[in-house]
Amino acid sequence: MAEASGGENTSSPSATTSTDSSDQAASGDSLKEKPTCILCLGMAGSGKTTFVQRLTAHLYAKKETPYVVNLDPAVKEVPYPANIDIRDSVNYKEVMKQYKLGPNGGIVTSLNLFATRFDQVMSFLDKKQSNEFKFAIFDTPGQIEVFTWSASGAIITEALASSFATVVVYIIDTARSTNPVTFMSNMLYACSILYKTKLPFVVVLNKTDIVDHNFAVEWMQDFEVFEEALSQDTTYMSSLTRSMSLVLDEFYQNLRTVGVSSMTGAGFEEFLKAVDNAVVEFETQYKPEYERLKKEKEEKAKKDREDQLKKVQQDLGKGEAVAMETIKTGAQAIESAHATPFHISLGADLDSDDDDERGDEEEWDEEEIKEHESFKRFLEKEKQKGQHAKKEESG
Ligand SMILES: Nc1nc2c(ncn2[C@@H]2O[C@H](COP(=O)(O)OP(=O)(O)O)[C@@H](O)[C@H]2O)c(=O)[nH]1
Ligand SMILES: [Mg+2]
Repeated sequence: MAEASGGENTSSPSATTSTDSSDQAASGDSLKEKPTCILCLGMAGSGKTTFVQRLTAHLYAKKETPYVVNLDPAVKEVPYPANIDIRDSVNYKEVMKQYKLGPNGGIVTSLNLFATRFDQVMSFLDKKQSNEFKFAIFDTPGQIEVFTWSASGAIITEALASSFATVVVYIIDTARSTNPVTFMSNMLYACSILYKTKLPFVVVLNKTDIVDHNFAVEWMQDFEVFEEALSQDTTYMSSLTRSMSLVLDEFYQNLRTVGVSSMTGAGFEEFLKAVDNAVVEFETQYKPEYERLKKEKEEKAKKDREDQLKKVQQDLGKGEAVAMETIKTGAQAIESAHATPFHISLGADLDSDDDDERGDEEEWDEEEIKEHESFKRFLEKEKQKGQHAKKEESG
């Protein structure tokens, strides 16, 4: 994986860090010296790539050169100067051929392959100072689910948030959200991403050059206005939407929304202000929580390691038991490698990499642990079945 040279010889802007009082509210001072990561998500065609292009141009004009990363393996042309381009590392067409996949599978697998090497991107970013690059901008694949509902998307997001102030930007095609039901679906998706990533969020209502975004802001602020817009629609879908929008009320309360046009560049200063606010939120709310969870997981991992070590030592005491351990069945071999369903479905090649990377600090979230537990139980059952069959054979 290589960095484009473009980013290296750019002039560093003089003063980029804002000095308002909100800065003092930030807890982690170390974060201040690192770039802020802006993760651009949104439905296909919402304008992510165009948005990244405009934002990059806007920042260049302000002499705040951003660090730009393209994570879309299938894009034909990248209309901005990318410091890191996934296409330089993974050939999506070749992945399709080699793994015998269609376009969607090809994109997902390419991103998975790239995620196994994401530590290199992290090390490039780690070397950057915020006076050199205040922002690192990430463009994501066209189809949103490739990133939001894949293991690699989660790995990339968590890796970034563990070292940098990270803000999720959810881009909406305002022109195509004038239908209340469509708007609602889009907001539900945004809501699901917010709760999944738990990161500070900015909703960007894009394409304001086509339709003014105020209708959407009004819908979020005033339920009655939204209800009135819905009243024209009497289908089952609309009654579902009505109840859903009541649920979303709380989500709207704390939402930062900005109207922009990636075509004309309108609204981008406002957007940057929203990002500054989101960074304060990251440092005061998310960072301490992340740190707490990280510590908890580290302690648990340490305890697990100690338990395992004890177990191994006990096994060592019983000579015969050790001999049996060496003849592992396939299932046991997988179990001992701490496999998750994710590892298995990716095949042997990726397994080895992932094990290396996870290595000592196994940062599993609760869901993964639960999955792992039930998978272990499954393996245990299989093992018993096997033993049972063997006994019957010999007996
Ligand atoms: N009028 C208008 N069109 C836009 C705007 N942003 C993006 N587009 C268009 O929307 C289409 C999809 O944009 P693209 O950036 O490729 O979307 P992506 O799939 O989310 O990356 C393209 O034809 C863009 O020219 C905007 O602010 N205004
Ligand atoms: Mg795109």
